Amino acid sequence: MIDLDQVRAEALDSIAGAANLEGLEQLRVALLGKKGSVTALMKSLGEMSPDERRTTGQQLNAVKEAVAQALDARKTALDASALDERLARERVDVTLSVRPEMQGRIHPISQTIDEVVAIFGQMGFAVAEGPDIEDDFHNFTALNFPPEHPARLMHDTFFLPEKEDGSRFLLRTHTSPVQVRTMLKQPPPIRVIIPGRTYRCDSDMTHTPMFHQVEGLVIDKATNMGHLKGCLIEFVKTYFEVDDVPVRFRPSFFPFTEPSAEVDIGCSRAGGELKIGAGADWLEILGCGMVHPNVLKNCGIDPDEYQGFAFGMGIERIAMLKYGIPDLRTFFDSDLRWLRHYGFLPLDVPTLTGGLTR
Ligand code: 2NM
Repeated sequence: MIDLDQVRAEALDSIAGAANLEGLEQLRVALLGKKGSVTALMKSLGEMSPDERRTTGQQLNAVKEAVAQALDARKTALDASALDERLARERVDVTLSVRPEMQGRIHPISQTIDEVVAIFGQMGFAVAEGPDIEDDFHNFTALNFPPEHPARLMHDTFFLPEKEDGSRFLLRTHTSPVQVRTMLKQPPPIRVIIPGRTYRCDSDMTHTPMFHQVEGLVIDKATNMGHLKGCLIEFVKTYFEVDDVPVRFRPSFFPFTEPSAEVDIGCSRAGGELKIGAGADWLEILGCGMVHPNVLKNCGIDPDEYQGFAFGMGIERIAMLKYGIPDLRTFFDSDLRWLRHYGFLPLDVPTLTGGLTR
């Protein structure tokens, strides 16, 4: 006759001693599994007399029940301590400074483009992109450049080798061809900005053969010069982070806009240090105008129904002004010391709510 009290006591002891979930599962199989010891005892009931079977059966059921309960309780306890241990192991101290070892830097060109995109994005502009390699139609003809315009000359534009039909692809000299593509592709109203690389045959102290522009385009039924002024003044104030900045619209000429203007902002150069937003001097920062009716027509938009404004600015120029970078050509030297000095941390993402620059 087996001592069931001893069976129960030994089972409960070993369950209480299970150190982890795997050990506990092995115990469960060894006790209650198909070939487990308690299961074997249950099977032995079949060889007993009816009386013996009744009493032993009851006792054995109680043992089985107690073992099952003990297994459950131990599992709950081990689950809880496993969770505690994991929480302790994965603990993050959010008050620590973020990755102080971070080495990479965002180039000032990328950072400035992100800032400009954040500002115009808030005003409801979408970002459009297009190819660096363009054709004569999108880069010049659609934009109302006359056939004899000097910008079309070999001298100013990078042309690719002649094709069979005698025409040549070129490297876009401004991002305006993307405005043309946008107008041809989507019906008004249109509100887009286009940041990107542009190319001109020019290389000296103040010119690099590749540089960056952001251009903008707004087309709607009643878009007017007041909208143009309000939009650009808002941009200038937000970009340079000044509440009040003198802005001057000076008449100018571009083939694709009429009227056209160049925008100057007030600054001071007292003591050799440039300060935006106050002082007696003016600084040119962008060009703009009302889109020429010929351009609208060339792009499939009826100038009697729609009108709009466009603007363009040099990214290097506005980056140099804001961040005090004195030499244009250093942007493209890939000098790591320069990048460590003027570059931005990857987590300094410009947003209007979180701060354009920190
Ligand atoms: C500028 C200045 C003035 C301009 C015009 C257009 C288009 F496609 F709508 F005709 N795109 N960009 C524009 C106008 C660009 O850059 C200094």
